[in-house]
Order: sequence, then C-alpha cells, then structure tokens
Amino acid sequence: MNELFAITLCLPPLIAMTTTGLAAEPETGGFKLPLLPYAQDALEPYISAKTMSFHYGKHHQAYVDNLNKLVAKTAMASEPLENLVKETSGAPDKAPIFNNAAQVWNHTFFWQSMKKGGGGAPDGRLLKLINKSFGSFDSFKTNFVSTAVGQFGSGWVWLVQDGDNLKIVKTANADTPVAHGQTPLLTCDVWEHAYYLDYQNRRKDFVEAFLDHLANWNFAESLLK
Ligand code: MN3
Repeated sequence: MNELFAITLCLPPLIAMTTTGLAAEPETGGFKLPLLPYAQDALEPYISAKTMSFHYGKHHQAYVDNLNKLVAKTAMASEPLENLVKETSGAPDKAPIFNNAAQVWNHTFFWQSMKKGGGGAPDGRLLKLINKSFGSFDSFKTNFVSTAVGQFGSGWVWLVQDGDNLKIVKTANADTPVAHGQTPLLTCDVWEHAYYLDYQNRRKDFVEAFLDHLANWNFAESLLK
C-alpha cells in the first residue's frame, strides 16, 4: 500500500493507543486533516490553486471538524476512520457521522488519486487488468467519463477491484465503495465544488482532464490485490 496513504488513513489516532475501558472518552474526535501530498498549485492548470484552497482547505477541513464534533465523548472518537465508515454505513441514526467520516476518507483518497504529470494510460498489471475488464484503455476512459457525467447530482466515480475484475462504479453524495466491500483503486470527485471554479458546468471536461493529466496510476497499482 502507498506509504503516505497508509499513514493518513489506516493508523488509528494516537489517542486510541491510550484509551482503556476505564479512561474517560476523548472530549473530541482525534481525526485530523491529512497533509495534501503536493502543493496547492501543483495540479494547475487542470485544477487551480484556488479550487484546491477551497476544496482541501475549506470543504475537506469542514468534514474533519464536523466529524470530530459528532463523535466527541463517544467511543467512535478514537476509532480508525475506515472502521467508522463501515460501521455507520446504512444506519439511519448514524447518517451524519457516516456522511462526514466517508467524506474525510473519500477526499483523502481523491488527493492520492492525482499527481502532477499524471494521466494517460497505466502500464504493467494494471493495464492488463483494464484491458481484460473493459476491452481497451480507450473503452475504459469512455466508460469512466460517461459514468461520471451520468451521476445525477453530487457524488463520486471510482475504479474498483472486484476479485480478478476491475469495475467502474458511481456513488451518490458521501457514499463510498469501502462501505460495500469493494477495493477502490482510483476516484474522481464529481461534486460541483470539485470543478465549478475552473470548469463551471462542464463536468465532462473536468473528468477528461483528470484522466488525461492527473490520474495517479502508481497509486492505483499499489492498491491492487
Ligand atoms: Mn469534494
């Protein structure tokens, strides 16, 4: 697994190591905004520094802050984020916690899904699996873009691994393949806040730029099982 991703997502907050059955629950959740893996202007001109400053600095931060408030003084405050996402998925009374926890997870995954100088076709085992699952890389691209455009309203488009096959799936709002037992490899955020400052209503142009210039295939390949 990608090292930075492992650090930001999989390690429980430090407080978990000191929590015992006798200890008071933490006053607030220990969730932190993970460091962006590049400078805020690194993905220009495809994603502007202005978009990144709002998307990472305001939206992602707000999900972290909301989550910490929602789980304050509960056992969930010291749980690993991915466990919290899985546990609260589909529970109506836990929807606010799920929405914020999943959005923290999804955005952290999205930043890792891009890099400066990314995009184009992958190689190696990932390309072989894409060819096997979609017929060709071009066919994968067409499918990924049309799925992104076909997500009505806010959501995400994902490349996931399901056994020996790769699939393209879309999720609405905060929903995430992690909650459905799938292995995400790459994602593109198709909420309007992800692209409106740079592309206005042209979601298709944004998703094509993501695939042509930003997709971090090394990250995706590192997650293959
Ligand atoms: Mn977003």
